[in-house]
Amino acid sequence: MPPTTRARTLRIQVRRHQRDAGRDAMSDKIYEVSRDWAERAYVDAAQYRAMYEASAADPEAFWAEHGKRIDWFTPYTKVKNTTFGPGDVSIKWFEDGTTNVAYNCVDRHLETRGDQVAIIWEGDDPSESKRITYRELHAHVSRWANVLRNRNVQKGDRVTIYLPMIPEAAYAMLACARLGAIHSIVFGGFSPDALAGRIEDCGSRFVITADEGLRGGRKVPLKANVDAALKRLAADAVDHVVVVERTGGKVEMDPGRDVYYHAAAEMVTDECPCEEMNAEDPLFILYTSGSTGKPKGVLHTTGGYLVYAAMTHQYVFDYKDGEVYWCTADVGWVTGHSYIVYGPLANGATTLMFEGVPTYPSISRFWDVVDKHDVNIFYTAPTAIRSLMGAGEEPVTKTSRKSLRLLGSVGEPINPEAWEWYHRVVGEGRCPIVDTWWQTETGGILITPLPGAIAQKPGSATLPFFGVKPEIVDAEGKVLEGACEGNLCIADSWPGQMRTVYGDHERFVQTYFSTYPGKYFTGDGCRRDADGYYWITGRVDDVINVSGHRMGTAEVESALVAHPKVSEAAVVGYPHDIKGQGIYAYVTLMSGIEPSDELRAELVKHVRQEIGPIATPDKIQFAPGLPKTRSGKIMRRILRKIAEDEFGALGDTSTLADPAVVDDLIEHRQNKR
Ligand code: 6R9
Repeated sequence: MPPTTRARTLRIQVRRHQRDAGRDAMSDKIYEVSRDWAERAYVDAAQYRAMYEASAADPEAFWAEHGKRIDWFTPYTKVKNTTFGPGDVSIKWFEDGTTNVAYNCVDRHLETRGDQVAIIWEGDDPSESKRITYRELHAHVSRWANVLRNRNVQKGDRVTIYLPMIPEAAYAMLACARLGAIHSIVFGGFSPDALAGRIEDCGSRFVITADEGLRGGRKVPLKANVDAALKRLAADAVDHVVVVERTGGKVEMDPGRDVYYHAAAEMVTDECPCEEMNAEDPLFILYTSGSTGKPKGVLHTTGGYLVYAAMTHQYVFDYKDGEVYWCTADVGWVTGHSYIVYGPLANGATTLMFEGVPTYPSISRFWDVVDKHDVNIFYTAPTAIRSLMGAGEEPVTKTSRKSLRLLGSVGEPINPEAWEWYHRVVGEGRCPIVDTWWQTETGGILITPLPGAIAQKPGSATLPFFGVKPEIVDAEGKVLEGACEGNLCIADSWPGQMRTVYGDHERFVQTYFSTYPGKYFTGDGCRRDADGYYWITGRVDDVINVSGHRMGTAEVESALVAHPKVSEAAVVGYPHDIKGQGIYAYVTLMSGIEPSDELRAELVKHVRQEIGPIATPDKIQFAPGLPKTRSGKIMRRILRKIAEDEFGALGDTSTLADPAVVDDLIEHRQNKR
């Protein structure tokens, strides 16, 4: 049952609940929904309660109705067919309906909004921007689809996309959807090794890339990275590489395999029919880090995903026709999939795509772009806010921002200090903040305020979206009631949920449904307060969140031990003022190898090469030994405490095989205050 959102007077007193690290204080200040917002929004508090209760009481009836928000070629007669086990896990929504995602995001808008701008593109260089109408989008996507079809891309084939933030990324995604091909986007910051692994895992025979990317004035050698990645695979693993000319930089082209998009596009028309897809046909794979081993290919399908992405985009951002909406994520992450491309375009919105970074050419860039394009809704990550906060208020206040009416946050818990700054300085106190909690696996937002309905508390994602049933469980899986803290599970399916791990359904079941049988386990810790508000406290597994990017500590560890001088490595996160979490690596060297600053730099470089710059270790501590139990398990709890410089609270170390290693670790810790 959702809690009620009682009207309360704003309390100025701020009480803090200190958590482990002391950084993520919780605040119980309340920001009420203003009268304006309650009136203008799609739903007010009473409507939220009524709709939530309806969605929980009869999901079939609720989603039968809301599934109609997209156009179906064959309407569904079945709505929900899902089981979380124990035993079999199977998730199907709208299973006998047929549709096409590109049709819904493009074609169906032509009649009513062909001349409306679909995508505003803002280049890295502020002198470059473009406005692409829905009619132009249709022509681009169709042409792209024909280029792919000419290279024999067919329904069900996997296509790897490794592009910068240019409109072609959206065209390529939608072209795949048009043909029924499954795209797998790999973030442009990943290394050739990481790219190769993702191409291989899904057996993708097609790669789409650009000559170079451009970020903050610096070039990113995307095509060269693809070449390096393909050298690591079998010679005939990939049939075609389509290259977008972005910078015009010189790249090597393999004549039998590589083609420039502009050359290929000249050979085809801009008309291409949409493939009829079943609701449960795959739409995309997106790799994400888990607590163990290699990244998982999260698989999303067609109908339920689009219904959910579009519906959350409309209600959470209260998107109204004609508004300009900007999500600053990269399409390489799920936020870019659901809330730059699919959700907004399905709703016929104007979505802004930004190629650059928040600090180039100046620290005012975000707000300059807001003013340049009259952005109404702005959605970013706490790490960006924290880094901009450091430069003070002037770079913000010297811009107008009068077009802004709603702000959003995603990717990691937002600390109340950053929330307050975002609200007061960026939003001038007039813009509600939607702190949206969700995951690659969930496809769309699950816990969030709705701006006209739910009072906000800084740092809390507040209440569940329609159809979402959160549960907090203790370590034994007992469902806790009322105000409590524990692990966050979801009790029943919602249409945007991932369907499987590509090629490994058993891993899907094991990862998400075995810890607490019969429930989807999110991997996040969570507190629920007396008002029923949810406060995400961060990951409880071995996943760390660096600047909003998910990383498995196991991935960084395996990159480190792949270095010939490293014998063993253990990686933990520690609180970092800007990134949220930093990467702290404990490294044991091969015998005879001496620790040095040069070696430290070499290891940092090595990890960047293996995974990419996002995995750069912030601290490396050389350790003669790691704290292990007698059965050989590394005691990460201890390593985390030492990385946090909280070694006074190490707890019980008596089960260690060699308690003496702890003294050395403490003595040589890298985060001394
Ligand atoms: C959308 C996205 C998912 C993990 C998730 C959680 C953290 C995301 C959050 C948040 C607190 C929020 N997370 N949003 N934590 N408040 N509003 O970020 O997907 O990259 O898969 O990361 O991010 O820990 O489990 P993904």
